[in-house]
Amino acid sequence: MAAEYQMLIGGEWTGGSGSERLDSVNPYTQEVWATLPQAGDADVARAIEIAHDTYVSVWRGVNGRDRALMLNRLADLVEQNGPDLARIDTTDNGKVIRETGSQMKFAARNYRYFAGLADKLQGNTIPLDNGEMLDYTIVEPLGVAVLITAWNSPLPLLANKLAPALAAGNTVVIKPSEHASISTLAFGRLIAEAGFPDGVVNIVTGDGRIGPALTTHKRVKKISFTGGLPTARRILEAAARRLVPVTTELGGKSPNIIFEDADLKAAVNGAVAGIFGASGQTCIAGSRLLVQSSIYDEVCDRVLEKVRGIRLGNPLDPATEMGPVANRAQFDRILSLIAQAENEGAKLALGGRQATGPGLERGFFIEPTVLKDVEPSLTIARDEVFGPVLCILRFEDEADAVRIANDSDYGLAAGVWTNDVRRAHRMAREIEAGLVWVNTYRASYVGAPFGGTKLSGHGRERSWHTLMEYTQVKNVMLDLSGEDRDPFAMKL
Ligand code: TXE
Repeated sequence: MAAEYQMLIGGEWTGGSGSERLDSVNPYTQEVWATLPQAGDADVARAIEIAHDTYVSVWRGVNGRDRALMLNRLADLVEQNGPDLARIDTTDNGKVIRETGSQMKFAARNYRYFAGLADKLQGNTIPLDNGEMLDYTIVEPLGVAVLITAWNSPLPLLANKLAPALAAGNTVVIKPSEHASISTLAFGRLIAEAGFPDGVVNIVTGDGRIGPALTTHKRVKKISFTGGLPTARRILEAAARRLVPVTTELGGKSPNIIFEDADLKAAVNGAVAGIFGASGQTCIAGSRLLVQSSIYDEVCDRVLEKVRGIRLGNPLDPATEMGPVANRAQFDRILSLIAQAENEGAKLALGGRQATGPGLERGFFIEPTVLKDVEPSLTIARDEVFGPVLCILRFEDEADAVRIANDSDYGLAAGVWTNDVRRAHRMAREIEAGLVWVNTYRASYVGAPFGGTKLSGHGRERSWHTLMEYTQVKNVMLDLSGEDRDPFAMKL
């Protein structure tokens, strides 16, 4: 029997004004394990109005110290409930429990990090040329922020947005992906327990049909979105009507670059972590492995040996290394992109089909796939696959590596493997990406800014920089002189 979940609007759990419900499918069993409401436009409008009223009448008056206390309590609760929340995400999107378990620790750390900043949003005084004038700034919240997240990492993605939004004093309406909403709804139960007043955090559920209601409402002052490029374009178009600022955290086609002087054992491990961790369903996936010609064959052999050993299975089993992909649409899309790559001339070195075997009968399993001798012009080397598919490309020298790495519409992440410290810094400088890892990959810290350039999106998450995305600066200028001024000249 599928569990029935409700939305959180104004502190109340509700099924919304309509009767339509959506199924949440476990990608390991293909069974409907939970259902959620499809909100109507009226539900969305109500959630936004409540968030606005709460902002004006309650939340704006809560000081930074109290917001910090609540965020710290929320961090405690996410830590305490981490194992349960991890199991929910693993059941909902198929990510292995090893990954979702660590993701909950990351989410908790995010709330704690921003708790530390909530009471430090300070302006400054500005020394003017005119000593008879006083000038200072106030850092203010924006009001209602709409936070839209994707299915691949629901709670860490939410923490990237919610922690700074609340620390800065905004109220929010959250919309998780219809493919994996349940952990966000379970998390919603912790909001009241942490002490947040009703209406500060609201959660509406449903698919893209409610997008326009969420993104065009006049009370919305900020939108933060993680997801795919076509949806980002729709949101930006909608937000343009009211000039609402939008943070976009989108996909990538990140290069992971191995130079001949690298520690090859670590580099091969990093290559596998980059693309087969989380079944490749991460925006930072190192989906293009660039290997220097002189070590190309050796690295390919080592990667293939490691990938052959990846353990597929029940994502709830801590021994499993790769689970199913998250849903049928993902499954079909990944297989069709692999077929297209072969048609375009990529050499399939491993995998490429639905994975079969004991324990894999019912899930959306795809074999870990490696394509060799991939030309940078092929679709598979240009489009995001968002699955366990590694392309291995060849480069000659540093300039060639930079050229191939930057020959992409995306610019989210990159990895560089080298023992030459000067080369490491040169590469970090030359690569067009929001983050560059040297001799590591897929390592995270909430205090390090995260986000992309080019079609990977704009704006930053995590780190104190993110507070700027949820605040505005007000300038206040006072004339202390009491003197008569010339009304027809600018006062300096
Ligand atoms: O994302 P969507 P999908 C990429 C990845 C994947 C592709 C599609 O390549 O294959 O995107 O995934 C909501 N107004 N990434 O279809 O549709 C939607 O309900 C407002 C990269 O799941 O972009 C969900 O909550 N919102 C990414 C959210 O947008 C709308 C992670 C994302 O859904 C809307 C996931 C509308 N008009 C996928 N239409 C990453 N950066 O990591 C839909 N939504």
